[in-house]
Amino acid sequence: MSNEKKRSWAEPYKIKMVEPVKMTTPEERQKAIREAGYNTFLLRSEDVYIDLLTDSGTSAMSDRQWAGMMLGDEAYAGSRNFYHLEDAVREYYGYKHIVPTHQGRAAEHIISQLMIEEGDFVPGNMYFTTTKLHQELAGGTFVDVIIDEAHDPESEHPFKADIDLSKLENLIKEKGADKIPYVSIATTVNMAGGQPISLGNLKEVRKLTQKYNIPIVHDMTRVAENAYFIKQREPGYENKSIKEIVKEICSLTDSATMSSKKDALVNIGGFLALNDDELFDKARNMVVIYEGLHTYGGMAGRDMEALAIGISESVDYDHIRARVGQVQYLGEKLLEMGIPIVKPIGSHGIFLNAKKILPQLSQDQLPAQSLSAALYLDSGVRAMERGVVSAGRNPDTGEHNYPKLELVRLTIPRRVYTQAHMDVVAESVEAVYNNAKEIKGLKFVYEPEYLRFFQSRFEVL
Ligand code: P71
Repeated sequence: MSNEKKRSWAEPYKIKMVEPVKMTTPEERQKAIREAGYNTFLLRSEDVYIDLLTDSGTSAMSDRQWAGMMLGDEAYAGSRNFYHLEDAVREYYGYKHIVPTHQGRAAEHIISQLMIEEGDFVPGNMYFTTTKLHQELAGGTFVDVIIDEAHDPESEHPFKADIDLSKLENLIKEKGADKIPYVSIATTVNMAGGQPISLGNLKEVRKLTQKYNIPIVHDMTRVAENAYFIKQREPGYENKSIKEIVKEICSLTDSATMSSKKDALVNIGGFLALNDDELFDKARNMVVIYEGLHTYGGMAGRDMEALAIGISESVDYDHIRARVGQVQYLGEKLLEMGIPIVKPIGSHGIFLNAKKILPQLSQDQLPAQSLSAALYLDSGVRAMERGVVSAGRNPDTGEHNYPKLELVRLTIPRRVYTQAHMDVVAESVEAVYNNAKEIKGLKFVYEPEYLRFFQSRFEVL
């Protein structure tokens, strides 16, 4: 055992195809970020050296998945790939029915429209941007019932995505169970820093919601990563497989929305999974309006095949250990350098604490947006703002929402970058950190109505 610790260890794959990336000069980067209105979403990807904007749709597919792409059955109705996908969802996740969608937010749209009524409240373990917006568009109000530790970047709580049961029960008592169409549970919680929920907590939530007859809708976008943390940290699960843990999580929920672009290792796709026959019928009816027939829902047959294979690969222990391990490697390196990041290190990325790195900027001066622009300028590394810009405005008052967390996310695509890339990223973050006093704030010069972080433009203050 002690010998095993000292031995080096590498990714459980080798590289068969490469995609060159462009190195840019500081002058080129200055021009590119200015033209992008200091918004990393508006950069052209060819001007990016290491792209850590997101882990969404950016995975490298395996040779098995590429082989599956050649087996696409592009029939309009009843494609065999749909049935493979349905089998995979039943086998690995245990849900009874599946409605394919083009990506996660489309599944959120359908379930929100079907279950939420004007004036409803939807409690959840922290918000996600698209999830919350669809709840609001359906007439609901999102209520955060995550434990307080989740909002504290210094807290080392091992399960920061846990629900605060008294917050949840108080809400049910205050509003009435009939005003709560479902509880929204994400595995893992993206905006908290890729933090997991424990099975112990989920079981308690299940008990409480059953008492009031409230269903649970599971955002299972990164469920395998959550399962890996449960195996690592939760007593009683150390000898269970990732597949078993994933299935147990799903068994405690009623429906699920999935963005397959993350855990499930494909570049596009998603689905809604349901156990309730009546709800499935309604969802199947609605998908034909917005996405496509219920046996493709906006996905090509080949993409459904790649997804069915990706689901099986996502629960492989060696895969998930390497994936989360690479994120931990970068995080530990940054911690050694003294950089303030969200702790514990999450599963899909490192979240830099922009409030701490740029104490000279107020939240109105958009510290996380400024920091992500500065990082791109230093090295061509692209990160994503996850602070006041992402939090948007309060629909009633029109004021900015001011989240406690003002973060820059360095998100690691799956099976794409090497350890050397991680070293380059860490050195760039260190250089920016050492020069942080010089970084100026930003102000909005253009702000769209919905999901403003995608398309807003800024100027240096
Ligand atoms: C991520 C994304 C993609 C994204 C979406 C919105 C703003 C910025 C980036 C997407 C998620 C997600 C969770 C937990 C639902 C979706 C939507 N994440 N739930 O992290 O993380 O899925 O993108 O397939 O529509 O970069 P979709």
